[in-house]
Amino acid sequence: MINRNPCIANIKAGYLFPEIARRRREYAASHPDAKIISLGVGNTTEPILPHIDQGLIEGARKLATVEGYSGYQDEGLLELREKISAVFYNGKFTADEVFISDGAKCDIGRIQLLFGAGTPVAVQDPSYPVYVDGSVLIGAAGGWTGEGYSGITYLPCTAENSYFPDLSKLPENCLFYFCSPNNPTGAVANSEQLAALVAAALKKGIIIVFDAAYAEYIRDAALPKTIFDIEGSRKCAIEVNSFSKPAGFTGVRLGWTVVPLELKYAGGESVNKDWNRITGTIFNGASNIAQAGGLAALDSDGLKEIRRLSDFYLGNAKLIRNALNTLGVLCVGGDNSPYIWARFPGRDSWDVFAEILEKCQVVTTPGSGFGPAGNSFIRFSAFGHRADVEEACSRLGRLSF
Ligand code: PL4
Repeated sequence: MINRNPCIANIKAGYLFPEIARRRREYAASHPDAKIISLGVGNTTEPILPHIDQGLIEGARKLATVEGYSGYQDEGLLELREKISAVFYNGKFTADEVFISDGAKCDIGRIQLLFGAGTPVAVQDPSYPVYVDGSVLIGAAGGWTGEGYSGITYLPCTAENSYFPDLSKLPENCLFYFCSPNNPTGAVANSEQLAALVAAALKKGIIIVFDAAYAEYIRDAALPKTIFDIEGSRKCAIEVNSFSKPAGFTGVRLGWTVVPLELKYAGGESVNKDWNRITGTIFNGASNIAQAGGLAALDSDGLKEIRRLSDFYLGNAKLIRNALNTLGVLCVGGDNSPYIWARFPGRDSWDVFAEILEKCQVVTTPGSGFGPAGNSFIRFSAFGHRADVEEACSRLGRLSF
């Protein structure tokens, strides 16, 4: 018999979202009449809008014709890579710098193959769990200490620092995962903050993995949607992004990663060239049907649908935020992001999660699942049908804090 990968042994049992699903199932089993509403996992609920759907249909139909058939498209359709550069980056990247993926999470999981186990990792605390779990799996972080993983630098993002980390605490030569609009806090970094981040990265030899999965939820025109709006970022940042939340592609699976040609390792080698090699080796490209849908999403009708869909979820976010405010619960987010981050001082997140489930039959996400600084917080997701969100908001009135 061969030994188990010790990195797997290091990982904490139970990934956050399946653990929430387990607790929901357990509650449902003991309360068979309960109509449970989920404001937990950030999973889209609304149908794909007609123009984008038509793109998917046509993509599938083309595959049934001799002229339209296509097979492997390893780095992604050239037309889609060019379109992504044009729509999101004012055309400042060549197609060679844009890699089509089967979703942001999948590339986040693969990205550390570039750097290996020896590269220290820093994260915003709280943050999307895949950043730390992926680091543990590659061996860049050690075991669970009860507070977090050893070897990871957690930079608290709290009300005290307006949910933006103290950059002076960033270790030299590390990989830093940064998410804006942030999951779970909903905070969006402004241009000055991102300029400070890029300056710190350039000074300390850091590579930023910028997760912009929720960029299309930004409504404040002054807030940057991409790290590449910031001068100098091409030398220190990789950006991952996704069609999941703007276009409802959580089940379709399509995303992209931008790796600028200027990005270099300490030895001067090209990160872009290595990413091309890695994706060419362990990834065979996103579905051609999904990419046809992605192209439709980025033409003028598709962009209008993206706006309509994200407006809808932002409408849900407003309802949730208002309901919490009425209860006197302090919360942030929900204005430029689909997440509301609510504070329950002195309480354990999982206890609040259980109380909301018990009294309101509403599933949420406990803040501690996103990192030590998330304890005493609950994340409410705005992804839901309107009637369910309204019902959940009315049930929240059963709580008293
Ligand atoms: C549950 C900051 C959700 N099973 O769909 P993708 O792979 O293009 O994007 C995933 C993703 C990437 N980056 C950020 C995200 O928040 C997400 C999705 N996060 C959530 O509730 O936090 C879905 C989580 C899913 C998962 O584990 O990703």
